[in-house]
Amino acid sequence: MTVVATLSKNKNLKVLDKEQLLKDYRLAQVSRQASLMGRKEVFMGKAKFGIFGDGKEMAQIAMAKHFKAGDFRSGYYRDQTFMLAIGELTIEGYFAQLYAHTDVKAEPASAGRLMNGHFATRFLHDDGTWKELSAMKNSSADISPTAAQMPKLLGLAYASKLFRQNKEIQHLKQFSNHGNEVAWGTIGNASTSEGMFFETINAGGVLQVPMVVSVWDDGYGISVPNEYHTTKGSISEILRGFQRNDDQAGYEIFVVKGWDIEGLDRTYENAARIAREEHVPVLIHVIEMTQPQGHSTSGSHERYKSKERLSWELENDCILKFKEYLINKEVATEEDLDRIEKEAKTFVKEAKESAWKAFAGGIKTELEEAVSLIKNLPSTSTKFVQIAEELNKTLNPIRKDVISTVRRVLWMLRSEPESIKTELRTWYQNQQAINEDRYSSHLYSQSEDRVGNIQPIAVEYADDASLVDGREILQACFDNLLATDPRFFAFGEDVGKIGDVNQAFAGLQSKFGELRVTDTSIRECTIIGQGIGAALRGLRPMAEIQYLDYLYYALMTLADDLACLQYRTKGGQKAPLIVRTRGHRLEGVWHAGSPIGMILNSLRGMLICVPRDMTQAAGMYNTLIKADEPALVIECLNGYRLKEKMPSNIGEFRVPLGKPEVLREGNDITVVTYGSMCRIVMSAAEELLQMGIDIEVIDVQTLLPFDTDGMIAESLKKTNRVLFTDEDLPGGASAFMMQQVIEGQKAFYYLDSEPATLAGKAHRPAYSSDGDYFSKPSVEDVVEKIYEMMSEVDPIRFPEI
Ligand SMILES: Cc1ncc(C[n+]2csc(CCOP(=O)(O)OP(=O)(O)O)c2C)c(N)n1
Ligand SMILES: [Mg+2]
Repeated sequence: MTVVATLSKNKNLKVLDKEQLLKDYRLAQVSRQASLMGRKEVFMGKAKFGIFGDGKEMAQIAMAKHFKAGDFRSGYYRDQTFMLAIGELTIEGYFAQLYAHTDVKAEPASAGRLMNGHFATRFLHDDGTWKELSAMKNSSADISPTAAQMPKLLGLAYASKLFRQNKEIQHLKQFSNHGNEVAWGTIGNASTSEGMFFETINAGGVLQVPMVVSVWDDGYGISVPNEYHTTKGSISEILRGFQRNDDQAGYEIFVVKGWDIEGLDRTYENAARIAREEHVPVLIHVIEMTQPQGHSTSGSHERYKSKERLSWELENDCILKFKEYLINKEVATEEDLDRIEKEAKTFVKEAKESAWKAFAGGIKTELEEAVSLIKNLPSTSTKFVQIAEELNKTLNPIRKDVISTVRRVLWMLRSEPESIKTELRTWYQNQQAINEDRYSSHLYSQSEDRVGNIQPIAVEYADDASLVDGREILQACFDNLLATDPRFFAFGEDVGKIGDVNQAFAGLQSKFGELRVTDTSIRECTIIGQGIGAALRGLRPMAEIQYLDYLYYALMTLADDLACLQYRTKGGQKAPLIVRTRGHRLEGVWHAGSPIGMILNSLRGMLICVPRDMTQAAGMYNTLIKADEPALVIECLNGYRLKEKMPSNIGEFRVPLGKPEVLREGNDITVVTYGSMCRIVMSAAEELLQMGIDIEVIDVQTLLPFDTDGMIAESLKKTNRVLFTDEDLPGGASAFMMQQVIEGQKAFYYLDSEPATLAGKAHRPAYSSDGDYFSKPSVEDVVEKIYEMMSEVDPIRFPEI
């Protein structure tokens, strides 16, 4: 082996393999050429947008050397060199993503759903079951919001801690080898200003998890220089207080230059060892990086960088510095390296052309089929030939060009006899089915373990079933989950020692240990990230958000990362996290929220469960633990001390999701509701009966999925009238339910009265019981609303109150 001698930090002589150095140079050049050509593809109109990893190559090559099978990455759009280096990205795949190739084999990260530079490996087989993650190099699926990759990084690292310390899960070899895996994070310098970054860094230090966070510092965030982003202009400088010392745990912090080949090698070697062996988090601030082509294809950096800065970037380009290094160390001559560069150029060009051919070829076939069908329409009109020829001439056609033309031709054929259009229409319908799979599949799990496949089991009671507080039902349920599923663990603010603020986990930490029932700090966003990361690694976390109102802190992570995970990877990844929270009736501007519309609008892709009591909640948890989908369960805040009968099969019974329950049968009007409002509506029903009005009350139980069998419409066939009521704002979840039933279930045709909603006031509820009474629907409000509807129908029988 030919070697280059260098001095390592600990003064031992370290050798760098010459062959390896040349391979690294080739890889750096390949990645750089991909960036340069990628930008051109966008400017030629072959791709819509491009963002590239040029200027960050050498640090990523150093990082990749220490990334082992079983490790995980959570990073951002600059990491192409790293992905190439670990062998989880090909140049064809890189260009396939740039073009938005919808074939998962060509573009395994997202099947064309994610912008270029958004990396992911496939954790799942095509049937949605887990692969052998401990034998693979894994990248969680990137997301665009800066720093939003951080919360989940914490969870990916936290799982290693659990796998190392919790003996009961060490048999899960598919997911971990005794917790020896490191989670590697990357983030841009400007993005470290985000709250998510600081929250994650703090939590990682508290938890002492094996994560290595690299900050790629190129001095800018788009056009804005570091002095606007970071106090003292340096993230490592201001994080100094996190540095561990002999007495206190913390971080190991390194600073290294993005072009310093030996420095990078040493730093990543040390970082990997510290994180992997000691389970100590590490921060690497990689300074003096560059952006040879500026931020993205959206503009030129000459607009905001000075001439001096631009020439500094040219001189300090990490690949140029690497070249100089190799020449100085006599690893290669300039000619050798120029030849490698040339070869890299040819290699990338060929791969790019092959990716384009594969991408454009598929569309071309579709275009040709459409052109032929339109041209040969058995119509006397010549305009179709013309339209077909126009379509055929499209430069760099996309699918939209083809489908839009076909649809318009079908419009034109509307009055023609059926025989003329059948073939074209059939072709169009087949294409739309294929396009449905290409662009709209996998919002929810499509595996055997999807929630709709979980067999329900009815709740059972002994004759002498005891009446207990609602919280005790949950406690018995959680006790069973902890005892029967070692993958299950629960964590959140006050969940551990006191067993949550309402004591559903009371006593369970002392029974099952701190790793299973765990207290966390007040950090909703990273509580969710901790759960996502652990769920991505095959565990079954239950993350608790103490009160529903505080979900706002975690909303972005839930919406941008968790809810769209299956969708954005086209079924390549899943994180079946159960998020538990409590909401509805209490008093106060920040303790009474029921912002369900906000949740429904943000969290498509998750299951949204709104149980009316703790028995239903327990039955939902029992269902969810069997399924492989992420869910939010909102328990009723005022229900923990209400009495419920203890089921005899508390560990077994399963409430089906998407199946409403008729709580009371009646003939005059159907009232559709959920959560704490069920009790209010049931009380109103008693009052209304005194007035001669007999209402049917339906608890939807889950808002996503919503009444999958159309049961509510069946009720409307009988009553012909409907009221949707909840505690959300007007036009919130009540409007959602109305749309689902009136439009979705076509219930409009069964109505004899206007469909109505009754929601809370538009403002937040004022404090105290009176604040609640005047802000949210009360028994009196429900009675009067329904009475008014009946009075309109029969004013003689129901005179105005
Ligand atoms: C939350 C959020 N805000 C704004 C943006 C738009 N944006 C994309 S990249 C970027 C700059 C990021 O700079 P930095 O973190 O230094 O990474 P770099 O691109 O320089 O590698 C901005 C503002 C975004 N994607 N997400
Ligand atoms: Mg930057």
